[in-house]
Amino acid sequence: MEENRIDALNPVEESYGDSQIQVLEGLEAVRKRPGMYIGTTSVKGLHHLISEIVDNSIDEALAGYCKNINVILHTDGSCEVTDDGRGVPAGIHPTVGKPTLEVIYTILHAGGKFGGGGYKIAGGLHGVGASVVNALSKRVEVRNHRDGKGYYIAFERGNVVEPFRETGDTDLHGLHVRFWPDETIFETVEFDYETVKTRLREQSFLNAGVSITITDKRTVDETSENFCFEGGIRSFVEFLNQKKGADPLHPVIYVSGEKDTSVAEVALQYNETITDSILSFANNMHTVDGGTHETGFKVGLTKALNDYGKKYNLFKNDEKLTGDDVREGLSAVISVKLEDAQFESQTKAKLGNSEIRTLVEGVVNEKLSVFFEENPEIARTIIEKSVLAARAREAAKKARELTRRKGLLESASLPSKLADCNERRMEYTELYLVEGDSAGGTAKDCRDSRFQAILPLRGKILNVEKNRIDRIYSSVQITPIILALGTGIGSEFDITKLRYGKIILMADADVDGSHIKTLLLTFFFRHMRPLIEAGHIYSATPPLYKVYRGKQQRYAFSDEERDMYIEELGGNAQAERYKGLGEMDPDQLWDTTMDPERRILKRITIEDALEADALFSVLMGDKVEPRREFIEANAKYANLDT
Ligand code: 28F
Repeated sequence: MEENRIDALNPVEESYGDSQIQVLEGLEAVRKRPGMYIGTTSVKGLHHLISEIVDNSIDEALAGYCKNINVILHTDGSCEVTDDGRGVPAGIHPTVGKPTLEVIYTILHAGGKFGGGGYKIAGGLHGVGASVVNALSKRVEVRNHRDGKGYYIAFERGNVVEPFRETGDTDLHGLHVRFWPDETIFETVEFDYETVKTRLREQSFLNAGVSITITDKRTVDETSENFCFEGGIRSFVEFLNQKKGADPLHPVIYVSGEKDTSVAEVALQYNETITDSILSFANNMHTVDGGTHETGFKVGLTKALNDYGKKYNLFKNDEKLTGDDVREGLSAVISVKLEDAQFESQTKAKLGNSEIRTLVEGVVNEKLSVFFEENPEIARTIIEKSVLAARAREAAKKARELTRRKGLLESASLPSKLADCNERRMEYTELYLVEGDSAGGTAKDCRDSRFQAILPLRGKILNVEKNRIDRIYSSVQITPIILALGTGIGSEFDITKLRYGKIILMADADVDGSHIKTLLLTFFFRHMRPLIEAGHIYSATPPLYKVYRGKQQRYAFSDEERDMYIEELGGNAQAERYKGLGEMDPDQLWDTTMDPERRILKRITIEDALEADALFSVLMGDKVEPRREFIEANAKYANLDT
């Protein structure tokens, strides 16, 4: 067994034994071109070192001998990994003539992660990657416990500095490695706890039953977390849905199968949302760009659902589910293990083995079909959801065609509720989007119709994040806005057709008002982002109070201002709170909020579009309460409440 494994060492072995030079040349090559072996010397490459070592423990776990893996991040910058496997055979390696442990840490192994494949189902290919870590570390200490005895060896930048020796009797078993990454190699040598933790949690999901503990000794309270999931990738899928805060529609479904030396497993669970989270792995490596296993999964799933729906007459007419339809609200993990994994793409994160597509597609299609026959309720739930998605897609398509044909979203026709202005030159014009018909009426009465246009919006506009595109196109609140602006939306957006220089959101100075502004901003952000970027979107600032005494009156925009005016007017000055824009008469609205000479306008900017995107997602997520809390807590962003 041992001999067989060592045969997998790289060609260096042929000439090895002649001299130590070969070894050093091997590791020197790694130090010269680290990118070839770990992809990059950025912080990502640094974390790769931990993965290389932990992978060896995982291999020992896959062989059935290791149950616990411990990872410690030390204050001196080192990382310590311990497993409770069998430990490395202690003898002298037969062909190399050196201790096996030294061989593992100094000779580059063939079939490494970037050499392509080399995975053995039963037992793994031990020690791959250890020499790379050694080459890129300024120091490595290895403690080996096997058959009641302890052993020790230490290296510096790949060279043995404390030769292999026995350290006495022990009850322990397993391998123990501590390494100090070389700061002359890496851009940074500071491990990030969250990165390490995420990767280790992922590994414990992918290897059911293996217990992995991570401890950060660099923090005062010594953060420590343990991950162990008996459910494996089933638990992974549950975790994905929990993390999303999305209620699952059924228990996790799990299917697996193998062919020749390859195995495939898939776990999936639909949730109430319409977004998908599909993660795929090949030999425990995250294939960010997917590949044949992911394609096989998608095709197999779509086929199984279409066949079932057809068989039980769940479709109308000649309805057919597309891959997109069946992925709405789907969380899934696909994990394949194979020999000779071939990776495509720049990042080597896309699996290319074509036989894997056939395997996964077959397993998913066949086993899912059996599962659906045995669990018709779940099958129906999933099909109903997919059918909804299909119909929404169809409706969206029709709505788009319709509106395009009628020229509805172009400036040809203007919305009936729009009170337009006389001025045509965009630079001089303003469009007020006003919450509510009554405030809209007041605004129409007091505006300067030469350059100010008013569009009243009835009630709350659609929450665009939660609604499908078809509802947006046909929404009675949104279409008038699109028509009034004249630009079209999404891929048809054309800023040169913009009809107003300033688009001013005017809503009550309360929570509902800020909610409406947020919804409008979401819409602009998602579908007319250039308008925000070019600084066309503004927020009006209505006053909170009228303070008056006799004929004298002041408008206060904050509590402090109110108190200031009460003092200024003196005596029995009164303060009256405006509950809404509708409470103001036209003169008041003009004086306080719409007169360009006196009003306060706040320009909505997007400093960092990505950050804003994330913010909108939280605001518009599925849960109402956190959204409301968030709006109230962050009202200052984009001046929602001011
Ligand atoms: C902290 C990192 O690297 N654990 C390892 C083993 C176990 C065996 C092994 C490793 C033998 C012939 C190379 C034991 N008994 N943790 C680790 N645990 N390597 S590395 O064998 C190495 C091979 O070629 C092991 C029987 N077979 C294998």
